[in-house]
Amino acid sequence: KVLVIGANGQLGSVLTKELQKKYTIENVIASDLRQNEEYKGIFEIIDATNKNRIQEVVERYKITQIYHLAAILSAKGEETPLATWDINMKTLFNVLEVSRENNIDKVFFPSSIAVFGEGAPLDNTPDNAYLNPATVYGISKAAGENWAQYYFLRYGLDVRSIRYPGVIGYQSLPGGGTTDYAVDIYHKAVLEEEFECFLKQDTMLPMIFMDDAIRATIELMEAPKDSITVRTSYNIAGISFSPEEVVSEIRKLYPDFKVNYKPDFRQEIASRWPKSIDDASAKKEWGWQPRYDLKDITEIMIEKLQKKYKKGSKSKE
Ligand code: VAH
Repeated sequence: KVLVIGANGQLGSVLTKELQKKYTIENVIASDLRQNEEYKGIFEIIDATNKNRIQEVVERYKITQIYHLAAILSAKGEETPLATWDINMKTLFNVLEVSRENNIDKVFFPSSIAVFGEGAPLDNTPDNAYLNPATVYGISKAAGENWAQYYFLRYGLDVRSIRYPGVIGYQSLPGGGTTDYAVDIYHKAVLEEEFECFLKQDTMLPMIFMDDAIRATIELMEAPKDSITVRTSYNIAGISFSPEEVVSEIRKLYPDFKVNYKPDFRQEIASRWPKSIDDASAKKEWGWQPRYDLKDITEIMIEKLQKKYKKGSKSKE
């Protein structure tokens, strides 16, 4: 039985559906701070800062795997640094401790390219680059990676982790991330509204299509235990692009798409992140291979969002 913590989030909501397909509906327990009315399946309210609540659900459903997808993201996290640290670390400690105490088979901990900063190569950043995170979110993810490795080395807990690039999907909205522009831009294009970009047009960032990110997660979790040598976190790469590159891709379908660039504090954050990622270890050790490039992503995002808005009759997201 699989428990997803943060199942209402940008990644959690899509991952939960994939896990239901894989393990059937009755073997997946979705959870988040608030009930999700549209959710079809077993749902429990869990505030992951409350360890006893996680314990209760683990016992009740005899959980064997936990995916911990709850965290405050990079941009949002800068508003209340100490609260972000508390939430991101307390929830992780609770998941690690409950998993250790209940002999959970496998735990997934999402990390991020946000762990990199000054001092790491900006191009083809390797797994073992010097981590120098500049956001509280990044600091909490770098610390989280080390705690994940500690629980593996000290207690043998099988914790696995991926450093996600910016994730782009049509199925859910991101919340509080620095890469969120890359999702919002497609919504604005399809709604034929002007897009205001909070990053400079040439800001190159590593991104990944949601379907690739979710498949990578499940492939890592299904890899044979002894093929995993990285117990902090694996880099994975999808495709790197800048705002101007995605704009020109969109204009192939929406020639009049209007954009104005208004960089804000998120430009600071993005300028310290890698432009591209070296994911050789993930490719070698568990067969990672991205399938979607910017052209594919743009075609799919626009096709899916056109359907969504036609059906929702222009209901604003
Ligand atoms: C964020 N989408 O922007 C997340 C992610 C690589 C970026 O960690 O905070």
